[in-house]
Amino acid sequence: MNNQFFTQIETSRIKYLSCSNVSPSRKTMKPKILAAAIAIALLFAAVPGLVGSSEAQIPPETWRQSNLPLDRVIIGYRARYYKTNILSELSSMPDTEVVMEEDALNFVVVKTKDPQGLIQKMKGNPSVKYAELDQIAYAIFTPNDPSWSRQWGPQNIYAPEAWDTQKGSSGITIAIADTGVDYNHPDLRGRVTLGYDFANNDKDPWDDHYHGTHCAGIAGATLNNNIGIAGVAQCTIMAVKVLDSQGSGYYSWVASGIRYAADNGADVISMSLGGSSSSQVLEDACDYAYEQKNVVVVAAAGNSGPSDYTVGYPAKYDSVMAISALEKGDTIAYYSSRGPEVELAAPGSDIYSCVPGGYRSLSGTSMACPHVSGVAGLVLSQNPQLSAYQVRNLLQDTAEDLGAGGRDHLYGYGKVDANEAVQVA
Ligand SMILES: [Ca+2]
Ligand SMILES: [Ca+2]
Ligand SMILES: [Ca+2]
Ligand SMILES: [Ca+2]
Repeated sequence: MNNQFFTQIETSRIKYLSCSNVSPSRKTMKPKILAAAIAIALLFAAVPGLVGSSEAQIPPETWRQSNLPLDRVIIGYRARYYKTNILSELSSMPDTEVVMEEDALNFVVVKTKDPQGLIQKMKGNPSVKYAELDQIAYAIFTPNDPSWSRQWGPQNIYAPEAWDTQKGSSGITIAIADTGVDYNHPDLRGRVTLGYDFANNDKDPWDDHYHGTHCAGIAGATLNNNIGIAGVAQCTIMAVKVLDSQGSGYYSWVASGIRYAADNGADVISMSLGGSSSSQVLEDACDYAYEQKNVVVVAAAGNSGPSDYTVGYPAKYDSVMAISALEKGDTIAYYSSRGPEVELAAPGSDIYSCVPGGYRSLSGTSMACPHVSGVAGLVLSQNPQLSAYQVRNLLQDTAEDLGAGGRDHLYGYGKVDANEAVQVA
């Protein structure tokens, strides 16, 4: 099963699927290498030994799929003042259409028949801070055996002990930036505040996939309601849809989702998604949330293990906590990305959580990420005065060291410890 991402190669049409149907799909799947774009993707699992370095490599099979065409360019301008100049220059160009304007982060998104040509043209404009291809981010998880299994994540990170002190406050908001949330799920109903759907540009962030609902359940499914599972924190969940029904989305959607969450009261942003290439717009959005809006930003490290130096974006940015995935027994999951940027580890394999219409088990760093987001929510519920920077340091300081002594590339500072973190908060 699985592959990883990372490369300097654009794989578009990559298909995304569950382990259960990997074999048949493999035979028919042909990776398509598109022109000069940049890295992308990630998601599911990894073929052991697949990647030798962070250098561009083409996975033998790629099966992340997106229907999104790579026909959009993000143009960032240096200050609000320059936007008019940019728009007027664009209006004189044939075959270009402005499809999105993000004033808070100073960028516009332009649909064009010639993305590389437009990028080159705009880079010569002194008002332009950056011009880049609007890349695709993917949900990072591996659907696994559909048989139901027991939850082990909350127990493993000492959440039940933490709950004696703090179960989570509805005054603290954890934004799930993902495929949306099934806010009518019996284990989430009444706990979800509706954000926005950047994939469809509407106000209803309904989950037309299932990945986002799974992540929301891990962080915040209702405790003690006699149904389903127990989420880590009884905080408010904000549903922000930045990935489409296939589990993929443009970087511009992710960036706007981060900005939206930060501007609308999120205390924590949980991103179980990523891509293989860096992006100015994504980094700007994460920095905005963490540095300017005091939001704890947490992201899946990526499923590009077991090779080292495989942490993806946005996890790799300084403003974002990169989370690796554990198997039962606290060993690193083989698919989990590794590297110096890994900050904390949390349960990721065989995680049982909500999906629209029920529950199922999934695996991935996607599942590890919302465990940490939930613990951040518990810490802030216990002490709302803490800054995002303080929460981050507290989670690092209270983590349970695993593997090699001290911070390491597999577990970061160690396994997140909900009880210790709440006690210290
Ligand atoms: Ca919608
Ligand atoms: Ca429940
Ligand atoms: Ca980071
Ligand atoms: Ca260690």
